Amino acid sequence: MTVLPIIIAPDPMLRKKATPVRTVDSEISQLMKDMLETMYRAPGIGLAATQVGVLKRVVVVDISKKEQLNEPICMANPEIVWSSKEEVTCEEGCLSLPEQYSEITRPDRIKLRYINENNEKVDREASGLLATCIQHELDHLQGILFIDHLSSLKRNIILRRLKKLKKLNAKS
Ligand code: K1U
Ligand code: ZN
Repeated sequence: MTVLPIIIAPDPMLRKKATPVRTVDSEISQLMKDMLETMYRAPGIGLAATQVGVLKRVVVVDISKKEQLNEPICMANPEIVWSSKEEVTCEEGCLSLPEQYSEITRPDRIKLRYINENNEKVDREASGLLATCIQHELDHLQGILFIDHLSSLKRNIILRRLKKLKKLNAKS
């Protein structure tokens, strides 16, 4: 398995829309494995293919806390088919916006449909942090970042902080 480089904002790649995969073949299943490796190494609890420069509708998520008990979810062509009216506010981070966090409000529960790593159709429900993380990752596939859910004032503060961070990292 390969750890892939993660694209950092502001990069135009993060604003592009991903296209559906035709089938989960060996190439897509290898991409899922590499994305999981990349996500665990970061570390993070989710990753969209867009973040590693692949414009395909592929997402991996694992919100389990214990290292030895991983519960990875690999999704191709994920779709949210139902969202609850009740919302939840969670602090979100993003591997493409390092060290930036904000509270974002989203539907608390979702029903989703996707193709798993074995090319099987799956219907499942998610709530709480898992639902938040999946919605965050599905946004990435549309070129949307969590900062797009904030006011332009808050968004610009984060973007300015990121620029400073990039400059500092380039110097050291
Ligand atoms: O999409 C991404 O960039 C991954 C992102 C997912 C996410 C986190 C929180 C709320 C919504 C979506 C991350 O994983 S950021 C890092 C993070 O949350 C984390 C890192 C180490 C341990 C636990 C969490
Ligand atoms: Zn993200």
